[in-house]
Amino acid sequence: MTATPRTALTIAGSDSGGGAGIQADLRTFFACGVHGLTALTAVTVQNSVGVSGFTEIPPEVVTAQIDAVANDMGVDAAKTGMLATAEIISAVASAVDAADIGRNRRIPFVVDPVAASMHGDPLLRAEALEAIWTELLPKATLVAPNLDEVRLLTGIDVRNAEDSRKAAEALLDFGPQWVLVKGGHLSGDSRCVDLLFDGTHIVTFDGPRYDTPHTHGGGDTLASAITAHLAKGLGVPDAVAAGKKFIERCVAESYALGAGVGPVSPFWRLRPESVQDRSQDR
Ligand code: PXL
Repeated sequence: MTATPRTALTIAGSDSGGGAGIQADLRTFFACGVHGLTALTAVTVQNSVGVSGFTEIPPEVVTAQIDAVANDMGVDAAKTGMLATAEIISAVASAVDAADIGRNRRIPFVVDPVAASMHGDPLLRAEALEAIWTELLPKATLVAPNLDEVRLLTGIDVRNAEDSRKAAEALLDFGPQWVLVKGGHLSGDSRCVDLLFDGTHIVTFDGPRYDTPHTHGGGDTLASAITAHLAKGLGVPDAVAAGKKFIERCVAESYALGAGVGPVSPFWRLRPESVQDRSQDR
């Protein structure tokens, strides 16, 4: 027997291509040294060129997964990804309350407000936006939208640092404790600048922008790396700094897979000789 690691719970959808969703979350948790727990919300059918459809898990089964792991194993931090429907969002909101997860609760809660894949395929039913605003954001320790999600949630089209600050303020009005406005989707910027704000403290995270098309699962990987570091006891600014460092390396070492967009990768955490180069196969 060995020491029991901290645990992190992801409440998210499955990506059959293994690059985003619950698969990205689990491999990130592993790479960051925490035991991953899962509550599956939906099964997507997708590959590197897009999402062709999804099926939701019944809301009561989502609730039961959260209750089962929280009551027995204990959760040190939790995150959400794809939630698909208003009914699942309501179920998650009640289940996290019951498990003492959320802002002003014992267990930190990261909300990644996933609305669409990077190909623009919807992962959230349009009528579910209201539930994100009213039921989920007020419970978040941290909400971490990309710029497309910022536009959807606030109507603000972020083009510069001033817009990011305004968007962060607009998002705080929905009730989360912290907001991380991620600058990764700001095309034309040679840096990747994220803004963290809680209404009082502003922290900017300025990192390199890597020239790669293979960024599938980037948002999920950042949110789960932050969640893993919260599980290990870091405060929000330190957990975001650690998550940003982690995702930068995962983007720098992303790879091609399939005909479309390949995944960001945490394989750099393994010994180089344990990962074989598939291009040598044929
Ligand atoms: O990256 C957002 C995301 C989250 N969850 C699932 C996804 C995607 C993007 O494709 O498929 C299941």
